[in-house]
Amino acid sequence: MKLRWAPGSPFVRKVTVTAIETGLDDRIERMMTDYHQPDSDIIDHNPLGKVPAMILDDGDILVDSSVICAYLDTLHSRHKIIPENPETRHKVLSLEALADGMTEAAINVQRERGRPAEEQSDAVRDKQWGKFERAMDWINANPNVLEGALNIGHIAIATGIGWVEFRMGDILGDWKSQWPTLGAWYDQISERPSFQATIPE
Ligand SMILES: N[C@@H](CCC(=O)N[C@@H](CS)C(=O)NCC(=O)O)C(=O)O
Repeated sequence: MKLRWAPGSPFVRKVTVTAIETGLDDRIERMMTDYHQPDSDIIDHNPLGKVPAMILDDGDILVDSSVICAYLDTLHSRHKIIPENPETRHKVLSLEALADGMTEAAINVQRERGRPAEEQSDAVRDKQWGKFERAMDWINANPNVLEGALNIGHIAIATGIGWVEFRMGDILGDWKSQWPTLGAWYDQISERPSFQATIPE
């Protein structure tokens, strides 16, 4: 299988961490993608023009990191990152959606900051950053969701925060003081080889 990827993308990192944790990384061929180019051929594989996208061996294409991670989780017999137990499964998938939404909100802030100064909107930036902060508040106040064996929600939270630290450290500041429980958990999960091997640069 082939992965359309770009360096620095938190959603690509989420897929790569999942691939490493599930023992599948060696089976994935990488196709570097410059999605910023107006004529980027990513649209041949994803009409939305986004990475990650995965081309399966039979030619089928999967778009969106959640779908790709769920697919990878069907291909191995190690610990499942999406629990099969229906009682925990929906909670983990909801945590993943929260984390992905939080990351997308931060990306929207960064996109807004990249616009010409006279076109930037404080209202847009504050609204999107508010989503990020409320999600961080919620996770920090509900640390039970961080417990237990590694799951896709954990991977999505940590790869999302990793990207915000990497690209938006000036806004994020001393976040581990603001969200100490989450900060301590993040330090721990970041020590896993899958995270160490994928630090954004
Ligand atoms: N929900 C998608 C989000 C993917 C996404 O936003 N990728 C960014 C890179 S981090 C992208 O390709 N952006 C290009 C664009 O939006 O045109 C996923 O989880 O894969």
